[in-house]
Amino acid sequence: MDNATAVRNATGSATAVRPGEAPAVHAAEIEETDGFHLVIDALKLNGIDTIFAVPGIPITDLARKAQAAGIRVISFRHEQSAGYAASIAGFLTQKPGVCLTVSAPGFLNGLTALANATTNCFPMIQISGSSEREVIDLQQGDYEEMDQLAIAKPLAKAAFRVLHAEDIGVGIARAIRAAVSGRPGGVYLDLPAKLFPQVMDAATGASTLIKVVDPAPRQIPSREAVDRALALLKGAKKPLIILGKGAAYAQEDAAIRALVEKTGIPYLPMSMAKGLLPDTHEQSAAAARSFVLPEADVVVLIGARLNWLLSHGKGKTWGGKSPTAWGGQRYIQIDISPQEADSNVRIDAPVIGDIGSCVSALLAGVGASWPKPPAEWLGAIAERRNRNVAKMAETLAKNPTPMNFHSALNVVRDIVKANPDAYFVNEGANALDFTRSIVDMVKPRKRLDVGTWGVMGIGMGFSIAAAVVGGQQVIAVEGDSAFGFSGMEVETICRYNLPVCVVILNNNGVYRGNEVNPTGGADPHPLGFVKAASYEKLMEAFGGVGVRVTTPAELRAAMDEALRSKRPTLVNALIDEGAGTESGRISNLNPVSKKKS
Ligand code: OXT
Ligand code: ADP
Ligand code: MG
Repeated sequence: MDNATAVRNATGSATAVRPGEAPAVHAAEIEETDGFHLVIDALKLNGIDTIFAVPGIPITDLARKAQAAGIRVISFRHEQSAGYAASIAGFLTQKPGVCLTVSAPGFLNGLTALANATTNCFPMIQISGSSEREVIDLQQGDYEEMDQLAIAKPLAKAAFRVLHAEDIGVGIARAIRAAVSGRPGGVYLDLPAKLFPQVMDAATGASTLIKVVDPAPRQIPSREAVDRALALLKGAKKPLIILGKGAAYAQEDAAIRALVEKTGIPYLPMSMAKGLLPDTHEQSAAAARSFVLPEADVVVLIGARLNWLLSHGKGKTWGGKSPTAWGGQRYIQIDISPQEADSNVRIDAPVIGDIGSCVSALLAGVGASWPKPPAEWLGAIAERRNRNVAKMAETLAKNPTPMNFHSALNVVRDIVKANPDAYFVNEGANALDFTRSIVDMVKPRKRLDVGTWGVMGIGMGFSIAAAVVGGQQVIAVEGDSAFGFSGMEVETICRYNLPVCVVILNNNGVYRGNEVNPTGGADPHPLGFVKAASYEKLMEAFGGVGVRVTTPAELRAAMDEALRSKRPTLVNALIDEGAGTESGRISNLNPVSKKKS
């Protein structure tokens, strides 16, 4: 439209205006915007290009218009999966992953994922439509009535509500900052139905939007903290570095690797930090875990909390004389949260700041003359590691009938090794724990799993997000129970034609499938499922490829083909139903009654 400006009226039709010519202004022809468009514009302005959603009242049109405006809207079958997808997208990209839910039940379905994001320090924003404030507050029984803000607050890092269209820019800016600054977490943003159709003139609306500057500011550690840590580390005889998923999140891979290699200190990756340095690295102590933890004298925690996954720094795992006794280790803890130090045991040298700044500051103090750890310490670890690796190799070489976790995972291990760029999603109990130690990761942020809560149900949401934001093949190794929590999302995988290969290690139940109802009654045992269930047909139902396998050779052929074709594939690997143990490797956390029946 030459020399002319389009003026959009409230119905969306445009009329041409010549320069110097005043438009015939009817009220209806002033360029207008509304709550829907302001939300979308605010997200786009801040680089949010994907939304994970389940549409419905009152956010149906928001999803529709977001897609029309060029945002990728991935529409799920259940909000929990959409939420998990958003949270892991946040972990992978350092941008808050956005999950869009409807009021009350949809909001609650998504809330588990929001709480999980907060617990795991993943940046995420759950945007939920909600019902009329006035009706909710008087408890008059509105459609899907619920005081969502109050319910979300204790489970989120922050929670906000926007009532007026002119506050949308601020609301989204606050949500973004809260999600990614400091320790990342889940943020709830409540948008009542009445907000969306609120109209204001477009120029004023645009002026209310905020492009967030420096959303996750660097936090530089103090000189004293760095010197204190270096002094402690220098005196160590048996130093150990533990890398957690905070280290993976930070995307400071080169600096972390340089610190590990320049100091020569052995390191232990927590589950989602596997691959930060390749698992095959000679300084990896992963295969000597139960040896290094109690033996180490100075432990450097980088983006890892001393929570249950590290036995709270106490007890037998750490060489403590009783289950609650401290093992005597001294700790350096690098973390962005100043409150993390001393949460379980004394931290002698907290280094508070972002991992990039902290690791770089330590590196600057590690000169060429830095003493390598004593040879006896490195030798003892190598010996233990080699012994465990050899034992594992022996087990993996076996080919029992029926196939078991090890013979199946031996195949997965080879395929992951040959496809290092593939994302690797993993959940279950035995299906998780065996996989973690058998399948090596060689690249950072590729292994995505149940995290801090050990939560089942992340599988398909994580897979979808990894394929969407990572643009790579995904392999998901799932326990049959774990898969059931989000299995319907295979339709989503097929609908978006994502390169996801789901492998179910199917042992007919939770932990194993061979327990029977002790009463002899008709009801099945609470841990057992339908025997040899045909999960592959679920994928076939939506146009994907389903394969049922009973041998490692068949599993290999099916996975090879899945990765070659990049088609959505579900491989139902039937394994020995008696192979699993109670709760996998965490049986110690499972109280068991001593009383007979
Ligand atoms: O040093 P040692 O000798 O000890 O050996 C260690 C390493 O040195 C060695 N290793 C190696 N050896 C050789 N080579 C290599 N490369 C190597 N690497 C390591 O191996 C061992 C083990 O090493 P690891 O793993 O590092 O060490 P360890 O001691 O295991 O570490 C401790 C932990 C705590 C860090 C680790 O165990 C861990 O990360 N655990 C996470 C456990 C977890 O989160 N589990 C999930 C929850 S279980 C339960 O809650 C389940 N539920 C309930 C439920 C849940 N969770 N959620 C919801 C929403 N509802 C309900 C349910 C329903 S699981 C579950 C379903 C289960 O059934 P499925 O069918 O899905 O699964 P199956 O069990 O397969 O049937
Ligand atoms: P893991 O389960 O792998 O041990 P956790 O989730 O327990 O890891 O710990 C992650 C830690 O990393 C949290 O304490 C969090 O505050 C911290 N963290 C996250 N991002 C950063 C960052 N950019 N810089 C410093 N610390 C971070
Ligand atoms: Mg199982």
